[in-house]
Amino acid sequence: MSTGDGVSSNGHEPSVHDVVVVGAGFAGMYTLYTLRGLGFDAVVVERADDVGGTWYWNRYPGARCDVESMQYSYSFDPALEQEWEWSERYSGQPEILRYANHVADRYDLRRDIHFETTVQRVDWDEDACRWVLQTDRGTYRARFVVMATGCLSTTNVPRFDGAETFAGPTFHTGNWPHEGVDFSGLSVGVIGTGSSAVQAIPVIAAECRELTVFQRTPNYTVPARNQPLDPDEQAHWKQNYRELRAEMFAQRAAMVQRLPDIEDAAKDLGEQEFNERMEERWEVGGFTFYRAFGDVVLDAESNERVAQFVRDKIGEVVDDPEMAAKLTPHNTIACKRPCLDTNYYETFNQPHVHLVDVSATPIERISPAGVVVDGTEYPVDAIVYATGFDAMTGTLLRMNITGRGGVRLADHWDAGPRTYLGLGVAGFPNMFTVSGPGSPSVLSNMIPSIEQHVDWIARCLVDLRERSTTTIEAEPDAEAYWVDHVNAVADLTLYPTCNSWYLGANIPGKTRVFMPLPGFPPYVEICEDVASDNYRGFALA
Ligand code: NA7
Repeated sequence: MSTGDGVSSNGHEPSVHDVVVVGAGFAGMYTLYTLRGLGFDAVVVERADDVGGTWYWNRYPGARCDVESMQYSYSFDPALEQEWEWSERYSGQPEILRYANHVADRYDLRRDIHFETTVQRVDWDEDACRWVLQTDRGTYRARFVVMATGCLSTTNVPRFDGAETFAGPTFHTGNWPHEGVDFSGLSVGVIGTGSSAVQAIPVIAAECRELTVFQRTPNYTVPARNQPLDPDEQAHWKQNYRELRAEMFAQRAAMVQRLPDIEDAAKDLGEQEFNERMEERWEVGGFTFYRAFGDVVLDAESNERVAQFVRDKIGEVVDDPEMAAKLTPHNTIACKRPCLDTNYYETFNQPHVHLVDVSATPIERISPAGVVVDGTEYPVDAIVYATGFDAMTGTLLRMNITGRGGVRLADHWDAGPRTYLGLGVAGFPNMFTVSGPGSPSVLSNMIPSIEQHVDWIARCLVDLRERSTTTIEAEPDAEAYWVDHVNAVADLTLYPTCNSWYLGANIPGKTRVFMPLPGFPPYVEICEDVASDNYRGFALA
């Protein structure tokens, strides 16, 4: 494939390629590996100084994947599958980062990754039919861009009055110091009780002198039951990886559970049968708990029954009834990202762990000595912001992308993200998003979802090359149809009933639109069908 031309506006020679990939997490690495293998000149730009994406940044205490290790891994190379040894049922962040580094070394990826390079602008050059990426390290031009920028890669730090006056150190879980943090002897404040906090709180509590958790919305969490990975189980997966991968890809979240998914309705079961099924899954741990019935996120009555089971568990686990009441959620279960934990509720039985409910009276301000709520100052030596991310769109919008006719992506997405298949955007030719809004992404096991997207993009680029086609662009009608489709599917579920980051509801001012698409297998089928039908819904020129 021919490469580009031209000189950047600052007079320096631009770096010219077939494809520029933004991000060197699991998506960017696999994109580079695949496109390189197909003979494309691809480079990756990455703002960090090494690979790993999410697992590079999220180094907070207790950071761990909620998808089981044997399934949270690449499937593209059987030799890689066989040689890598996982040590726990769910891998911790350091182990996943080691895996990412192993992949980078094994396939010699780093030679085409430009680290510590932050994209500042991305403009479509209409005359040259190329993208121009301005970075803090110079200009890149490429026929195609692949946005492998992750779904949870722009941190959300709420603006609290006085935050800058705080005398001690502050940390965000998604931007944790590489050298680690020693909390021993300190009084620590944690703001937030989402997945990150649920993992971090028990570990920080074990280290610090006092822990005060500021909770806006109590969260449901189910025991993960992490443990060393049974060598026989690992061997079983390795011997049967092809069949087991196929089984994973046939599941709606692209992962198989320890117990079979059961599709009946929670509300229809007798008391004893319901409790036995729930108890078994509570003991087994993990997301299998939510797959005990087919309608947990579909039917309000069934959902309430499952939610009440967890509420009762909180009451059993937490000694102090007042504390238990504060920790008990009353919203729909699993409509926010479900959490898995190791001793989360138990942690609140420890005398040095305190919980401040900030639902009715929000955090008023941060003082030099602590966090002020309703006129009371809670003294802390360090603050951990476990306050989440500007999910799915935050990173894309911060890159200042302009498409055809100088239209800004921010304007095109003013009323929420608009994509076709979560892969392309009308008016933004030759730009692909990996696990973008409108695809299963965060509702699925991310690595299979990433592989499926990258494989689709690679096939597309090969097809375009063979046909000497210069541009591919989502048609506005197809995009509009897809946005409606995603909304219609989401509206069949209970997902839109909570203030979740799936909806953008965690970011003040962000348009409330359900961003991911539930259901991996039907989605994959649609993508295949579109590609086979001459990229139906895309204009090829
Ligand atoms: P989440 O799930 O977005 O959780 C953020 C938490 O921070 C959540 O409890 C929020 O409460 C809380 N929060 C946010 N802003 C505030 C303010 N202003 N005051 C008090 N509390 C606040 O992010 P995580 O990092 O835990 O998880 C993100 C994903 O990372 C996770 O799903 C995994 O895939 C990995 P709220 O519930 O909005 O009331």
